[in-house]
Amino acid sequence: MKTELSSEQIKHHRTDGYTIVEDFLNRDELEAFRTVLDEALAERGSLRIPGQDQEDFDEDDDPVFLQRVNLWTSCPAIKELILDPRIGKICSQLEGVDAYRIWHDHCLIKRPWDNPTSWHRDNPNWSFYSEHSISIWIALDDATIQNGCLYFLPCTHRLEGFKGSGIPRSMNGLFKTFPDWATIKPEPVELKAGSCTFHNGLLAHAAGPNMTTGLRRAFVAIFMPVGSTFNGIQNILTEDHLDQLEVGDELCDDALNPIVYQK
Ligand SMILES: O=C(O)CCC(=O)C(=O)O
Ligand SMILES: [Fe+2]
Repeated sequence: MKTELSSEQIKHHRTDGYTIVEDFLNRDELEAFRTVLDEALAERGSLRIPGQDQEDFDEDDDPVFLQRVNLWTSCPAIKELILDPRIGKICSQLEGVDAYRIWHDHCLIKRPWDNPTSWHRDNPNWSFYSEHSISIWIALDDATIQNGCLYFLPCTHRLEGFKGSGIPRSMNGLFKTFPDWATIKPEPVELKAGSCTFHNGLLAHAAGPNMTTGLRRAFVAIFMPVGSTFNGIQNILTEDHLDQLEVGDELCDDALNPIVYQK
C-alpha cells in the first residue's frame, strides 16, 4: 500500500477538493482484494444495506451501479484493508483533522450499460455534517472515460455550506440548485486498477455510464471526523439505531463506526 503523500498532493486536495494516489495497491494487493471482494459479494447476496430492508436496484429501469454497503462488517480481509490506520492517516493529513471514524464502506460496480452517476455532493446525504468528511475511491478495474470514471468539479467543496442533498436522477439536477457551477470545467480522473482518489465529502462529482462490455468495480470507504454529531438523516443507519439517537448526539458507536486513526 502506498501511503506517502507529497506536499503538492496535500495542497491540491485542500484547494481543489481531491487527490490522486497512483498505484495505491500493488498488483498482489489488488489481486488479493478482488478475490476477497468476490467472496464477500457472494456471501452478501442481494441485500444492499445490512439491517435495512432494501434490496438491489436491479428492479430499477435505470440502474447506476450495483451497490453493497458495509462489507467490512462481514469480511475480515476487507475490514483489515479499510480500517488500516495508514488510510486514516492519509485522510488526516489531507483534511488537517486529528482523528477519524469509518462512516461506511461500499462497493460500486458499474455493469455494462449502467447509467451515469449524476452530479452530487456526498456529505449532505450522510447522518452528520462535516467540512472534513472524506472518501477513498479505489479502482479495482481500470476506470476510464468509456467505463465510467469519476469526474470532479474542483473547489466546490468550499462553496455553499451543506446545501445540495439528494442524488438527482438527471445529470443537470445539481446545477438547478447551484446554477453558477454549470460553468466550472469538470475534471475526469481515469485511474489504473489499484490506484485511488480521495475526495472531500462536499466536492461535487459524477461518473460516466459504462459503455463497455466489462465491469467498472470500485471500492469506496467514507471517513468522518471523531466528534461528528447526528443531524437527523437516516442514511445507512438501521431503524433500531435511529430510535436510539437524538439530533446532536455524537456518532461514537465503536462497533459500527470504529476509530481508524488518531494522531
Ligand atoms: O463510482 C461512482 O459511480 C460514484 C462514486 C461516488 O459518488 C462516491 O464515491 O462518492
Ligand atoms: Fe458520491
